[in-house]
Amino acid sequence: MQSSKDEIFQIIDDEIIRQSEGLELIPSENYVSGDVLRAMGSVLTNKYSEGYPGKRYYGGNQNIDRIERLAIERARQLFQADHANVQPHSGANANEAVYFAWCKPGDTILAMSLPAGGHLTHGSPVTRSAKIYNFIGYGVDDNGDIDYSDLERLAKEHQPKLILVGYSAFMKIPDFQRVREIADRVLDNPEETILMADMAHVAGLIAGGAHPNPLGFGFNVMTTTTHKTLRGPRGGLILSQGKVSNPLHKVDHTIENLPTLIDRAVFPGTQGGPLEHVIAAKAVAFGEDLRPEFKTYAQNIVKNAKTLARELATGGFILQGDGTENHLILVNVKDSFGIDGKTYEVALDKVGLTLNANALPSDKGGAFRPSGVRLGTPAMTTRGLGEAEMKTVANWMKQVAEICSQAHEQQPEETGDEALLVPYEDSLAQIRTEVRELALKFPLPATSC
Ligand code: DSN
Repeated sequence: MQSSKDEIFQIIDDEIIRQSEGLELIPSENYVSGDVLRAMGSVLTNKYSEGYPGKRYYGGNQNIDRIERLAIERARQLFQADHANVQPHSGANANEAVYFAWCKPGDTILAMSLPAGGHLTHGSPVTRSAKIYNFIGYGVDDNGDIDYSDLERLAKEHQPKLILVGYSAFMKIPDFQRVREIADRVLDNPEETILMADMAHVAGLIAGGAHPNPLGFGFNVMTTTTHKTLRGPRGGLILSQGKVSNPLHKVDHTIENLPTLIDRAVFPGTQGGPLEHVIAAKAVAFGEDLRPEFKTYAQNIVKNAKTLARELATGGFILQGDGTENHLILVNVKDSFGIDGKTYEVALDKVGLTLNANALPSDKGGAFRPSGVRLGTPAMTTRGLGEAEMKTVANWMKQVAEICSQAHEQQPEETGDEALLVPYEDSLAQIRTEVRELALKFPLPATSC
């Protein structure tokens, strides 16, 4: 579609080329369908609709109500949840709304610590939530799994109002049943504490039956983003168990009323007008996620991740947790090749392989020069890459790691990533050509609506 000379559209075209000619290894990214793009780029963005279906503060919402009801119904069906709130603008907003729905200022929330693989919104001191609530962090064990004894000890000691299982760099499948049992065993008043799962990374695997659903193990609430493995537009989603009442009426603060407490915490508690064009796109994505082929997609994500992990290990990479049980791989590049994650991320970007540097548990390198990188297979799997291509990707990653390693040896005092790599531009350009050639064989599902 060519309708404007605005420079922005030239930049969008440049981004289409970048995405098409490279391979996306960031585990939290994906490619949406043409239908999802079409819903997002629709006239629904023109409409104000504060409130909920049938209970709006503006007129003219007859079509918006139909859309939001469909989004809610599809989300409930995907996750076997009593209720879905599809309005959160992001995963961070979704998490904050749940805290706000259940906790009072100063209440304790027990969550995985950021260095262990948790998320910023799970209590990092730089966030607003951390200034309101008292976050206590549990860790991971030597095998990269949740340290359940630590979790139990802390839950017993601090009697949190909310226990959160969720992460952004974790490659195991959590034992939800065990967390439920711990809560029932050590909490003095279990009816005052909710169990929350932030499944932003693996929600698509859950929807596709390739990962257990925390709501099936006595968890009260699950948050997620909609743009990662769910393959929808950027946004958030909250699933909850309990009784659904009129969100405009105040209800008692009980676990049974959680769906309504959450509705009220999203609007008017923490957000204003919902983004109905995005909610429509969420509904389209949920419709796609309900199809049988999405199950195959979810299984292929995991299959590809296991293959990629195995090939990387064979190539000399040390993997956190010895591999992966989901879509995500955490590599210790410092101990594997003597390089830092940031230099490696920059070098891989030059060849068209995009991932992110990531701190490892107990990392000495800090957030800006961490010892690891995080990668995953959801986006590559959407484009149709399979196990054969995973081997090729692992091979390129090894070549680039060796280049970085040589660069470090040649210039140990050099700290500028770009400068360090200048002598190796020809070798990197050669790999870039090979990556482009393969990437173009697997086109994006859609580049415009
Ligand atoms: N930024 C997301 C991730 O990459 O994990 C989480 O918010």
